[in-house]
Amino acid sequence: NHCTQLSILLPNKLYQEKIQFLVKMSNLKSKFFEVYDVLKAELLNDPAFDFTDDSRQWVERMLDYNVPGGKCNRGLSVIDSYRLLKEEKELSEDEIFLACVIGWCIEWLQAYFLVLDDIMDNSHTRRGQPCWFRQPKVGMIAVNDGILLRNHIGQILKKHFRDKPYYADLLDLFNEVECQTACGQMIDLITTHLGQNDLSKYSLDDHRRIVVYKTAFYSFYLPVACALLMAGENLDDHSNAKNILLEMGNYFQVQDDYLDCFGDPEVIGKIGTDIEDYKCSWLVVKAMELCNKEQMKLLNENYGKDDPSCVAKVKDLYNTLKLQDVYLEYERKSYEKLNEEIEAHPSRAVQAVLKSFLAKIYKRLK
Ligand code: GPP
Ligand code: MG
Ligand code: MG
Ligand code: MG
Repeated sequence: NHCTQLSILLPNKLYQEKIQFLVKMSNLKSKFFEVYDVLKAELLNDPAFDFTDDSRQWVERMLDYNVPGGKCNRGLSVIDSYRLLKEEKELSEDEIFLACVIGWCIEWLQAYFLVLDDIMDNSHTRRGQPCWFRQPKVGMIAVNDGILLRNHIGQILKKHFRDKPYYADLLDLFNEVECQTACGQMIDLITTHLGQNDLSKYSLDDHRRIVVYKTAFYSFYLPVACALLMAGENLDDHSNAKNILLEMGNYFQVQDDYLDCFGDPEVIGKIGTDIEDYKCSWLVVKAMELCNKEQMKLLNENYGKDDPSCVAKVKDLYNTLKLQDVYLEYERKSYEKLNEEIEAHPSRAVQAVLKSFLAKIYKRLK
């Protein structure tokens, strides 16, 4: 269906190229998923742990439930970025495998964060299914599962990268990024106390600090930084690319905040909780910039309440303030600015990496 649509839209040569690209991507994706099975089997047969049948089954079910079900953008970006950094030189099977392994480590990190984030945010669904801690017989065992997921990363990296010259840098990078994300999560959570006291204390600066730490480092900087390490680069030489990636991450989390309220739960796979949770969301900050005294009163009375009628009133106000249009304008401007910054970057290869990343998220609906 996708192909017939394309053949109507594109001239023959472009159509051929697009098809070749799609085939390449889907090969890459199936390759990527083969590597998941390898990594899972290695973990489940780890001789350092005396698995019983029950414990092996638990871990397998926990992994299958939490690791592979997302868009895998972060994981796939490692391979994509590495290929672009190598300037289209054909990659060896071994290089592709290793890039996939690192990609999965980022997906494992993401699974660990999401399992715990859903508990903290009191969420209901994720990736189109109940959050892991909501499964019967799971509950707070999910906290320990999160710790297991995190520790699998160390096991995977040790097995496949111990002999690489960049092994220490890779471990440092994962540790540093985890710490940044946990700090971001902390300010995401404690800022709600500030808001409960006085909603008008939320500012765009607060929002930016939260989202750069809780999302941008692990979702944007980490995949590219991993690819740079694999390509033998020194991360200290890439602060320019890092800043652009953090900016992209900020834009991505604004999209996440927007979709939390205006996205289709069927498409995004999760039901928003930001209004109920008193979150310092981009939407509430923008709403306060635009609303009059009376609307501010309504916001104060209804924001942060776990009551569907209060949530509906907040959403009505967002509509009255035309926040959807404000968002579209923000999206357009961010895209333009990011493109300018990317084009000013001195390296063609790095430009290609950044552009490919931006193309994946521009105007996303999920
Ligand atoms: C996303 O925020 C942030 C994370 C997933 C980081 C969690 C970090 C930990 C250390 C647990 P979000 O709550 O807006 O994401 P979502 O909308 O997907 O729930
Ligand atoms: Mg959260
Ligand atoms: Mg959440
Ligand atoms: Mg969110």
